[in-house]
Amino acid sequence: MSRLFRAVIMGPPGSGKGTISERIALSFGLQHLSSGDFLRENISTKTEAGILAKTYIEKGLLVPDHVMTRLVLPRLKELTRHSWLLDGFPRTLAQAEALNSACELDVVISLNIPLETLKERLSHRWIHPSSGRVYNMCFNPPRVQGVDDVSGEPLIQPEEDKPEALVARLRHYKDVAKPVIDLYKSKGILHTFSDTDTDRIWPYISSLLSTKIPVKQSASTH
Ligand code: G5P
Ligand code: MG
Repeated sequence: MSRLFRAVIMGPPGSGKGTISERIALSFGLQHLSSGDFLRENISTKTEAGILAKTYIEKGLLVPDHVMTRLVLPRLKELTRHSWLLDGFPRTLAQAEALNSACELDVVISLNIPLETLKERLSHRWIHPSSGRVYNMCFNPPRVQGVDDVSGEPLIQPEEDKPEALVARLRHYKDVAKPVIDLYKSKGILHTFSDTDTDRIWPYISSLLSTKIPVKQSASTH
């Protein structure tokens, strides 16, 4: 039996983790697990963790480590027979250490996108608050400007995406991520990709993974 493959993708808000994860899942058959999606599921079903997490996310803050590890690690343990790609976790050294004691990673992909590019992307993000539907005024705008396609209700710009909060959030990401990046660098599994454009980064990530993931496995499940 071929060995399971386990990867992490990290990067600041808006760096393209979700977009690239979908491409990896499609091309290499890895299961895409997103910490942001786990949180949104818990928020919409109003679990205890979800109710607590919402108060942090609304302020643009990181959810506490103990909440995140309790949410994410059990999901990984369930996946005993799948190769996976973890998107958005770990974000702090404490989370990286918790993950370290649960499993061994093969590859860590780090997206290094210029601050100006991130500001530009996120400042165009608008959401429909009650459903969580996300629009981007340049890439996937609503059919009618400022209005949710499904409900017809007004869209808002998240407080944490407004210019001042955004810059603070991106700086904070960098500070918190540094020891995590250093840890993976010291283990020799860190691969950093820098560009302003996801389409230019993707071929490099794809060719890296082609050398790491056995052909049989990448051609099999999704
Ligand atoms: P999330 O859900 O992990 P973020 O804020 O880290 O959220 P987000 O918004 O999901 O990150 P992303 O996945 O890195 O961004 O990027 P994406 O969605 O693929 O792309 C962003 C936008 O840019 C999209 O509109 C996309 O179409 C566009 N785009 C992509 N590529 C390009 C390109 O090449 N050019 C252009 N022009 N556009 C492009 O976490 C949400 C919150 O949950 C909490 C935190 O509070 C977090 O803020 N949280 C945690 N807290 C603590 N610990 C953890 N581990 C946590 N995980 C989540
Ligand atoms: Mg995402």
